Amino acid sequence: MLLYTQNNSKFAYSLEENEFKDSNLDKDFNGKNNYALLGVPFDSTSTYKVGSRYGPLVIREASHNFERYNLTFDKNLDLPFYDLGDVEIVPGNLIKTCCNIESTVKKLKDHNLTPIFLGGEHSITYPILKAINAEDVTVIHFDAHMDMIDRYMGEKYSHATVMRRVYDLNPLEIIQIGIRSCSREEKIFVDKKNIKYYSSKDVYSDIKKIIETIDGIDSKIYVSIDIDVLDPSFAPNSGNPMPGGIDPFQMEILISKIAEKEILGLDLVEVASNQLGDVTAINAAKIIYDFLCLKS
Ligand SMILES: [Mn+2]
Repeated sequence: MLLYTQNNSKFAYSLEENEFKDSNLDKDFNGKNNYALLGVPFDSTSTYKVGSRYGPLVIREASHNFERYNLTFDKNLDLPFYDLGDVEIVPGNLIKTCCNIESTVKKLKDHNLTPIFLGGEHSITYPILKAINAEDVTVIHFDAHMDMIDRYMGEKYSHATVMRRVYDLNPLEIIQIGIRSCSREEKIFVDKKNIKYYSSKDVYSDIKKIIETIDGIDSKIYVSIDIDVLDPSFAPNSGNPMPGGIDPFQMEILISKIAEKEILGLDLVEVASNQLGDVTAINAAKIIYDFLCLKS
């Protein structure tokens, strides 16, 4: 922080530019990967509520609501990370936007920086994982929806088909958590392909079983969080709100287990609000804030 100022257009506790330049963050820092945060203000394939283009803005604004000290985990947010701003998107053109995201992630990889992305709609997960090279990665996917349909109204690339495109990248495993909506074809597909999914009811009735599954992962992990995994009472302004979701305490428990593992990247998508102090954005910012504290 420079001269006791803060920059609300960046995520809270991000290094300032001068600190970033002095920190060797673009080198392998203490032999560990460091984190870079980026926004993707893109929502052109949204099927219901638009507005996730404002997600990065409202999540960053909401992040300034939290103390550096995280009482829940008894940790300070001391992790050196830098909010690089937003990826240049091409409104209405998912393919060009995906190319920009893919090139950005490849550059971050060259600098040993682990990406944390703020969506934007869910389709942005595909180019991130394409750039990371998903083949030896377990993908943990929090969502109300499976997003496993092959085509949405004939479209191969859409926020509604994103996990099917991720499946095409041949990751080690996909584990879905919080699911409570899909088509019959998607259900048949995940059963046939042995894709593990836990419904939001499973989270309420047997969270221990899910924790055991996370504990048992011995590969690197990529985490994709659609904010609609939370119940609409906690996240009303998501792209496709679906009743019967998990609550922020359950999310805290699950994210704390996941943060014990080696994380190759994380995205949090589908926050569709254009209001300051929005509860969906606050809950989204809290998940990112918890993760950064846990990794501190
Ligand atoms: Mn969803």
